[in-house]
Amino acid sequence: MLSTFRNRLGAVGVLVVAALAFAMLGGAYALAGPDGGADASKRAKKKKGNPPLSGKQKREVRNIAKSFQGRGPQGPAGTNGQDGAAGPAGPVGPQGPKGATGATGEDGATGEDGATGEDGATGTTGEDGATGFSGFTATLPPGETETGAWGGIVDNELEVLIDSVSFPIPLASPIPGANVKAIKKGEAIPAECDDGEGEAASAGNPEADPGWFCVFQAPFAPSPTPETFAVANPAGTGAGTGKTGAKIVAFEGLAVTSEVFGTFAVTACGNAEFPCP
Ligand SMILES: [Ca+2]
Ligand SMILES: [Ca+2]
Repeated sequence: MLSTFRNRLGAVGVLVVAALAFAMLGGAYALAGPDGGADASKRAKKKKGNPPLSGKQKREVRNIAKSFQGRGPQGPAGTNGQDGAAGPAGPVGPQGPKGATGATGEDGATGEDGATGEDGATGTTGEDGATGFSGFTATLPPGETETGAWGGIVDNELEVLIDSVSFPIPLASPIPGANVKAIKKGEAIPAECDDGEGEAASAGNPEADPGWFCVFQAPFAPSPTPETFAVANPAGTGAGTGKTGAKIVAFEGLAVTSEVFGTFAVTACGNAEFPCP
């Protein structure tokens, strides 16, 4: 029976119970003496039985009991508790070191053209340009040609036609008789009266080389062909032209009254590019 009691209380329990019993018995004896409580101290002096526990003894008993606390067999491991609440976020860590430079990427595709921008502000006025050539020219420039017409009625008694032409632009100097060509109708055009390019020279397209005056009789069928066809200076100084025009003379052989007419061309000369003949 004692073993059963020990198993239930354990070794500590037994010691505690023993200590308590010891204390109670001593105390009871002191209280239940034959002469009452008043004589307890006297009897205690006479008897040498178990005295009551002093305060010190009581504390020792308690200490003994405490010293055996927690020394029972280890109990089974408890179940894991629930996870605690997440703690507050920690502070931001320091910036890491700069990484190595990466390889250069491929060129991207060409973008679309952007919209046309607004017109810019008006620029400042530029400087005046050099003075240009005047539209007016005092004399016909070398290499330039001017043309005109002549004509009239011949009388069969006088048998002569005298007409004159004016040059719209005067020549720098008269053209001598040696550089005049008077071309009767039907005659071949001399080289001096054909520029050699484009439309062929004729009464309808009079031409002249630089320094030459060429007069063409129109190929009009009723017109007589003069025996003499010449050009004179209207200033009265002989064959050739003047600076401002020429006199056309056709005579002899003009036995009928008829009209005689044609065209002329004159080209100026006098520089390195168009030297005079
Ligand atoms: Ca020619
Ligand atoms: Ca021509």
